[in-house]
Amino acid sequence: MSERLEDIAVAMVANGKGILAADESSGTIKKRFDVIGVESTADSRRDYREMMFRTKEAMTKYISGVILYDETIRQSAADGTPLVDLIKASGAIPGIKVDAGAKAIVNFPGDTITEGLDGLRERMAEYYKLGARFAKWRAVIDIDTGKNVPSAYSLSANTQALARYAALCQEAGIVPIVEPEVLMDGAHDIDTCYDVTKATLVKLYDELYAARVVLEGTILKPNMVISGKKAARQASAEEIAEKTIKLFRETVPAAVPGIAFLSGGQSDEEATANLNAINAIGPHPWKLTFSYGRALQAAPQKAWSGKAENLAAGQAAFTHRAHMNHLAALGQWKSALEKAA
Ligand code: 5MM
Repeated sequence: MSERLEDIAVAMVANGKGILAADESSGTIKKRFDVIGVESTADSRRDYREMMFRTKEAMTKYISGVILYDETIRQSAADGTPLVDLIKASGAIPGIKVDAGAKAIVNFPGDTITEGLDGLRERMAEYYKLGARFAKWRAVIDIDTGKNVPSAYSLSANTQALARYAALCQEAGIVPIVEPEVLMDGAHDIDTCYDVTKATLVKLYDELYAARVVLEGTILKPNMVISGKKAARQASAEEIAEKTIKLFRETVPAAVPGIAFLSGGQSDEEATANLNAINAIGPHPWKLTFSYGRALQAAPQKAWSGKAENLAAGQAAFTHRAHMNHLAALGQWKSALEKAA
């Protein structure tokens, strides 16, 4: 495979393929395992991820890349094969989460800043040797309009960190996924999400230009423009699609090869239906696909539930969700396919 940043980025958003976000840090994967009653140990985390990476149909036909956590990129399957090699053997690209998480910003209650820039140049070089060809950094932007959250200071600090991270990635021959996640946790309406996401993306591309990041060698991982989870009125898939595309046309340069959405707490089917609606109103200047964590993994996690005898059920559930999102990335998904399955 070509090692050019531009070619890697294009491969990450290849037609009908998307990214599996399997980069839960130890704390997050423990929370997910608690729900299915599985103890989180290095071996159980390995077994679970190995199950997904060995799912042939999903990995070869629908998944372009996998975002790994530091522990996982160093782990081997039960038979000793490095997990990175399993991913590569399926034709997918290994990636790595390099941020160190979001921490409270002093003097700005409710705002967070994502940390992890210290020593990043050296860590990038190591991750490259371990096989990573793309990376991910997530900034977390909450909305609480009554409390002036997010502040302009938070947007500025977070987007500058994303740009510094992106430049370091490219120096190391690694494609940066830039992920500014505007959370959907509040009671805000879809237009507030639009405004906050717009302010975030305008600032983000300012900073990426200022840092001389080559946009052709980047992927954007944003939230959709969507109603807050607790909002009284929940926008339809068509409204989400229309407002998301309007916003991206205003803010995301056409030089960016692809946009791979996070699911952010949407249900599996909502995340698929909304991606499908977005692709149904094309053509668009960029590929629009998925980089889902929860919306790809909730079903396989439940089906597997930590039992070796459920391996095939877990893989079937993963294949189904990956297939549905593959169709959505092409604008060809129909809800009847969910029911049929
Ligand atoms: C897989 O979850 C990632 C976050 O893990 P930590 O919070 O433990 O660091 C997360 O960054 C994920 O890649 C994206 O938010 C997309 O995941 P969702 O579940 O929103 O699709």
